[in-house]
Amino acid sequence: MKQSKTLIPTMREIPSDAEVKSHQLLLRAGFIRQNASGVYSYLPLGKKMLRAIEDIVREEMDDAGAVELLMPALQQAELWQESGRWQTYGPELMRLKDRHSREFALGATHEEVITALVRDEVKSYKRLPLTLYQIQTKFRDEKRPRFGLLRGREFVMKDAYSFHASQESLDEVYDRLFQAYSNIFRRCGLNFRAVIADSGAMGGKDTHEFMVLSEIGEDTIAYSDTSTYAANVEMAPVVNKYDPSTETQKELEKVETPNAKTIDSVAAFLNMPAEQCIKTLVFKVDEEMVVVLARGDHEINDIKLKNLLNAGTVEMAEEEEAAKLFGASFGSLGPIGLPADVKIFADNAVRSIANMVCGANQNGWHYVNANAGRDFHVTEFADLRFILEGDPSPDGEGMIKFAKGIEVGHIFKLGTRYSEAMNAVYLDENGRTQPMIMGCYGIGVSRLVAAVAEQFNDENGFVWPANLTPFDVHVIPVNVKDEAQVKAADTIYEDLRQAGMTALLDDRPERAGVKFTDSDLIGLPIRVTAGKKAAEGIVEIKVRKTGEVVDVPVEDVVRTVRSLQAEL
Ligand code: 9G3
Repeated sequence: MKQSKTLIPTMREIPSDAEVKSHQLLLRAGFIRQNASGVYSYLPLGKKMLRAIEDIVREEMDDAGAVELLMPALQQAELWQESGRWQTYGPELMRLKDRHSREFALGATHEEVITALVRDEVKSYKRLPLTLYQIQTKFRDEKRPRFGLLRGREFVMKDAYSFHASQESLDEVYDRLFQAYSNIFRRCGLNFRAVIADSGAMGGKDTHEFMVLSEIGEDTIAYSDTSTYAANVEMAPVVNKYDPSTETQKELEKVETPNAKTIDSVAAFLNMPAEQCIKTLVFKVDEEMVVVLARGDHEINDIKLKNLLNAGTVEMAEEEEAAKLFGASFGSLGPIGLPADVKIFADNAVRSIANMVCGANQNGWHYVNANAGRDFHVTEFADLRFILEGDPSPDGEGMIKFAKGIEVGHIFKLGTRYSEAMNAVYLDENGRTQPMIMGCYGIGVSRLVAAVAEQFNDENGFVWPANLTPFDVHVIPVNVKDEAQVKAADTIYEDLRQAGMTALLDDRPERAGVKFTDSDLIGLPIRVTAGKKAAEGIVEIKVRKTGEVVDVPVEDVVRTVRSLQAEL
């Protein structure tokens, strides 16, 4: 491609509203331009990156036995009414009416569409398993689009759906796609972890998120410092291994604690460690008020509480609601003397605390020497707290550390959540009607462009890896008025094309400084410069990543580029 004939509008200044490096560089190097908040155009270089990533995804999905199709972005409301999701999704699901006032959703995901398609076309167990995928634009009206392509309102996703006659068959395809995902992210050169993730609102048990480690990631991963264990911090179980207290139980005593409302102020006032004070929290679990106890230095994980109680909704109670139950405000609440019908759950850590400090349900008063069982009843002890750095890894190997991550993939075992709701059934080998068992598997393709951009750059711009770049080589005649330089560049451009490589030719009538600054910004892995020595048939080859420079005769360029690529 000749730069005088394409569109690569580079910028010198850093756009003020771009907060992260990848977003700044994708704008400055002319890869993308914003149309509206969270809505982007992919300019020629951006489109080439998108296609390069799609090609990797397609190759691995096809190798894993998935078959590509393409579904519509316009989805009839009736399908979402069948699955019950028309009502459950709010403003994030973009909706519109057609000219006949029929309602549609702009596709945020395609469980409904694919289930309806397979329901109508597949009837026998002989046709299963079937794994279908697409690479297609999705629409989600995010409240806060940010970081450029990392969180957009219109984005490119690869979404796959698998249909099975047995759990074993689903497990097999899930594991094969798990491997395909690992191949994809490794080929993108990304430092990623497959983390155990909470299945959230999606049905099914098993689910894994694929996280690229990055300090700008929005998710927190809890991972072991010596094994491959990694989990979403909301999901990571905490090993129930606490040293029981050796203290003998002392006499319960009520003490005045004026103005001490937080764990730290109560602990300081009573000269007790925070680990010996307990927090008494009140949650509304499906409208029922429930008390949850945690050790002073721990935080209750509401997702674990929700899963333990198999609840629909779990939220912190308001202070005045709690006051009605306790007769005191937050900071003075405790488990002693509550009505017998109030359920009291406690995190496992609480079980091994003797003579603990807790609120006395009287403003400005606390109890010391409180002991579970003697002074108050615990309905159930469970793993209810967030895991912390330093906790033992749940797989028994090593210690937990935290890292921020960018979610680039998410795979789910859905079970029959959609096939039952939409009557996607098949006849099994005994002629009985059964609901299909499903899995679904997503990759954020446009998000991957940003994740790769985030990983491969330096102070001068992008530094694309050899296997993931808009073009293999940047060919630059320094002075387009110099016949020898132009001739050398054109010859090299053609030689590279003949050799099956892609090249970007900077044939613009710009000063050398502008050309080299733009070339560093665009970040192609190898640059061939035809400068003063072109008159002697010599050009300079430079490796973007290392800065390594070598002068070679024009006829040696293709061979030299190949050997340099092999080292990248
Ligand atoms: C919606 C909107 C946003 C959504 C969804 C639906 C996330 C929704 C979860 C999934 C699950 C998998 C197939 C590919 C892999 C992920 N955000 N999810 O269902 F209507 Cl507005 O998308 N779907």
